[in-house]
Amino acid sequence: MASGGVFAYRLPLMRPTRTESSQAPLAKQIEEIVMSAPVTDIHTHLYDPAFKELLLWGVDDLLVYHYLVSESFRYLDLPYDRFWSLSKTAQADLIWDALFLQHSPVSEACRGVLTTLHALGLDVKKRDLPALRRWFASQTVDKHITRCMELAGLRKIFMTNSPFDDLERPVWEKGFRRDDRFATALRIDPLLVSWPETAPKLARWGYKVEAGVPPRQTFDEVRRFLADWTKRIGARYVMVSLPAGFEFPTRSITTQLIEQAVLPHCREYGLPFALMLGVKRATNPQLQLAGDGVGLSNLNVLQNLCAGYPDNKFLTTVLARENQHELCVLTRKFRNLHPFGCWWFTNVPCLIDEITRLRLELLGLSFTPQHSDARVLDQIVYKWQHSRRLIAQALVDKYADLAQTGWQVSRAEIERDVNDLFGGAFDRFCRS
Ligand code: FIX
Ligand code: ZN
Repeated sequence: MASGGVFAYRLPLMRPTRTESSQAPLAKQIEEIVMSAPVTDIHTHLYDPAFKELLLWGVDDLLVYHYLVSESFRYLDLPYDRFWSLSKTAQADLIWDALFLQHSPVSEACRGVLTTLHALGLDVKKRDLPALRRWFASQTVDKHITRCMELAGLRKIFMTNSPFDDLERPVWEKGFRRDDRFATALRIDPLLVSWPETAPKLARWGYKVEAGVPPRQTFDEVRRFLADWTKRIGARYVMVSLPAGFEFPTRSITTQLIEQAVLPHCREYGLPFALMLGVKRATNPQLQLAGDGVGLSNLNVLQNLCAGYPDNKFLTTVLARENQHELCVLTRKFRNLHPFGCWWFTNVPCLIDEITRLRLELLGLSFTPQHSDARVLDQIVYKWQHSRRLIAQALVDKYADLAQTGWQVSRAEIERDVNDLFGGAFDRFCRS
């Protein structure tokens, strides 16, 4: 991908021996490496093209992204119901008008649409939505996947694969030829957060589970369910998003399911259990998918899991800014914990910058700084372009600090380090 041109790097406050010009080549080299290194995007909501319309792409899907829906309601005054009754095109028209024409699109999610369109070679300053639609209508999905992955510099995209999704499940059951650019992660939220509704589904699918006070057999059957789906989709990790306020261990069914089914399953198959902590689902239900919020998590949960289950591996991202420091400190204590990504409301430049520097300073290179969480294919372009710049900037400063001690890094060492951040450390953690 393109190197992104010159970008300013910060000089260290103290520079007794080096001058700006003597550091510039190192900064440029780091920038080049970070901007072009291939990345594994370890969490997205994108799909293998075999899932057809489940893979979202194009300008209308970019505009109706739930991040933009919630921002547009800062300005729109029509009733929520009326908005949801409109077609996707009509919703996109409203959002375009409110967020791009009536106000300047300075938010990160708005800027992202423009970064993406610009990178695709489209002229954003014309503000011509019908012309943008015509351009997308002339693209084919396969070529578009290749183009977006090239522009984002991705080598692999992890999907979020839920057997509980009524649109997704039949595609797996029928079978299809896999596109090897897409890897799988088994998503199990309903199993852990709404067992009373989920148990009857498992029973309908042939697993002998009981919803009430479950006997031993129920947990064995949940393990059989997890094993069937892990094998069917070739899952590389098991994943759940848990609400702010989640506690572990308790006497709840969720604790029992984690202890007696999920963790033994992950150990048996050597899979990490990925925890996304801190969402407040349906803070404003009228906003639908755009209505979720953030809350503080009790990270004793993570300590209890990591300490109590040393043979399990935990990938973790936390949604609250206030939880980021504690997550780093916990990671220093537990080798079976691997932090990843700047998730959702933390995926804004000022927080990516802060969180990435915090992690580098406390953890070195043993974490995965970013995932895209893209829901629309084209979003990988901006999410990675924006994050790469911030990661490059942080690394420039870190290597410059080292240079002040007389420590010099070779190009090969920088490439090794960046490769770790962009998927190498994740792969090692998954294999360990
Ligand atoms: O739970 C998740 O995986 C979240 O990332 C999503 O549900 C959320 O809606 C999102 O798109 C955040 O970026
Ligand atoms: Zn997600």
